[in-house]
Amino acid sequence: MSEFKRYLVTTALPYANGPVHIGHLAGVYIPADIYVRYLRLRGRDAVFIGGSDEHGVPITIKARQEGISPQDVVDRYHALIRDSFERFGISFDIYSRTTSKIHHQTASEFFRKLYDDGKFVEKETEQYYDGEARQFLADRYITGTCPHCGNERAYGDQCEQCGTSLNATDLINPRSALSGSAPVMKPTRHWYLPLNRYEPFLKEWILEGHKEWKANVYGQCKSWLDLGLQPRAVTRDLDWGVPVPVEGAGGKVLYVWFDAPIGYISNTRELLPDTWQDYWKSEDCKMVHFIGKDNIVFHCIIFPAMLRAEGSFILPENVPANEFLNLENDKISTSHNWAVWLHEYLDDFPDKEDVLRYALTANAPETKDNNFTWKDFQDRNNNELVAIYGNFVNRALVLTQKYFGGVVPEVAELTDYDRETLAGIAAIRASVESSLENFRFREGLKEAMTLARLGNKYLADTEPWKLIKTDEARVKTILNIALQLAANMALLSEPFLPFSSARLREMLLMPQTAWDCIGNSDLLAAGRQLGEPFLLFEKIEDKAIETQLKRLADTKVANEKNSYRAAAAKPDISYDGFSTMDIRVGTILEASRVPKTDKLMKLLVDTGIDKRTIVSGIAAYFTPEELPGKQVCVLVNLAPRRLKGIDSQGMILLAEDADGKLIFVTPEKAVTSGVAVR
Ligand code: B3M
Ligand code: ZN
Repeated sequence: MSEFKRYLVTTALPYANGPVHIGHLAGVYIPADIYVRYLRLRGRDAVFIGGSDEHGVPITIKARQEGISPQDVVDRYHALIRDSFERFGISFDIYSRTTSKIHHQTASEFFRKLYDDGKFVEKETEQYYDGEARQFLADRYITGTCPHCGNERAYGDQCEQCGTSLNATDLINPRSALSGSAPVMKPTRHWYLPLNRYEPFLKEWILEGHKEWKANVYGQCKSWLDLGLQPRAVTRDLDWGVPVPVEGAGGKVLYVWFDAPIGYISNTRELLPDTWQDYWKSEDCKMVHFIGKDNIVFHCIIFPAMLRAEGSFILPENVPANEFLNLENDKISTSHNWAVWLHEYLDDFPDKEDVLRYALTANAPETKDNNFTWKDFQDRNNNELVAIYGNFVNRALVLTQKYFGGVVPEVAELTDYDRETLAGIAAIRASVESSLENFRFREGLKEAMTLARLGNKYLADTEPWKLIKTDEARVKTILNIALQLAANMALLSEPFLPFSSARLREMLLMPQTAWDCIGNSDLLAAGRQLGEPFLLFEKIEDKAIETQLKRLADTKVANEKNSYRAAAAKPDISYDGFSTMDIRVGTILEASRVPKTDKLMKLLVDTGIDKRTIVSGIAAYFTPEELPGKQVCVLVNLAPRRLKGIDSQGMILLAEDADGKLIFVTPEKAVTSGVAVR
């Protein structure tokens, strides 16, 4: 029996700057909902917390793009996200938001306590400043090339491609997301959480105390801790967020990743004003954070360090983060509209919430990135939900309707096979419980489906439709058992497929029943009237899938056009501004891949001035063998940078073709190395 009296289950707070998509569902919200539904069915005290993350730079960027206020942006998307979760059956106890008053109060109090307890380090540092927009740039306002994997669209705080947490100064060729110009460094004061002081504690708590965490989570934490932790700024020069509650800190707000996890606390306070501390401050409460892999460092390292520093809160017992879901073999991208949006799915596939829950659970990226295809979605529905689960239930109910007027028949006598079949239910339940207690939801769903397979096999083996002419008593027993299997399936499937579970109970005229009754062979008493049978699942026709694939194809074409369309022209510069750049034609002499990165290439380039090493994010597009001899344009007076331990002196100029492939900018004919480009 668990030593925990209650459960606190949180889910990553989605940024309220766009709708939720299938990647969010598969990564975070469906597994969390399965887990909480299961806990509730077992009679455990579980609180399920959700909400929108409404601060942070992506929201202010979206507001700028649309010429509206950040509040307008979050009001729109908070409502859309909240409503689509509700329609999809994500059964939060509360879905709140971080612009709420109680959140601002909670986050301010939390910061202030650490400040008063001297837990922060105050530092003046140089920060990127956009001279044109006349404001300091938060990390998310700075984009550039990730020094670890060469991702050209990395942000100043994190590279979403390889998950590495970054400082803006790590970025190659940083640009301001506000004006597109190259930012300059200016002094500013901020408060830092000295994560390094919590390193011994975190090493003990995670590496010794939580060896049971999923390998992908434990591994990322270990590599973080092995690398050593640095102090991390918890405030920003921004006007959108929770104001820093310190005299003289005007114009500064809490860093979004400081305030957002505190949103779990404030949303719980909002839900349970009098008893929220029975969860957040009681050791007999099991806290589980459901997140995607790009949030592991914030939920396993930074937020626990914050909670430890504050001193009165519990820490998460588990953080079963999932990996990423791709769509038709491409990375899901909000900005490129490459996604299946939840609200659009619900409009396009009415009453098919469980089909998507099923497909996304069966294919969940639990241990590695996985891929969603509309073909697989159709196959899962037609070949599994319709052909196995739906078919079994339909036969049991229709045959009972046909032979016995829809009344649960009496059991005459049980054969060994009958007993063996009924005994199989308890074994399946035990296996599903073990999977769900250990956050293996794919496995749990597969196990639950074996009950429907068992039912199908039982009917195929006993063939009541043949016996009805000769042995009615036997047919009554067979259909009674088939109906008990169906009733057990309604309960066992509820965490995964709540909508069809409710519909099946409706057909069986069966009330909500405790999980612990699963395995009973008398869930439906003989003589009980059943409801009218109807199809639990319908076939999905090719036409519906073709419509979705056409929509994605149109998106791809639109993206190609967009990538062709010149990016918005940057503000004018003077000739003098241009002439400060020294661009030469260079010749690549040698090329080799940078170890442990999949995008970086180390080049030896003859610039006509000298022969120098330059690191370039082109390894995904060229092989080392094909590069020597190529003539390229080189910005030779770019300040040197150290990338993955290599001093890179200069930058190779590159362009992106319609497929997003990087290509060189080269002279139309061979010239001597060192020829100036002007
Ligand atoms: N708002 C969403 C993300 O990184 C981020 C999660 C916050 S959870 C406290 O996908
Ligand atoms: Zn990266």
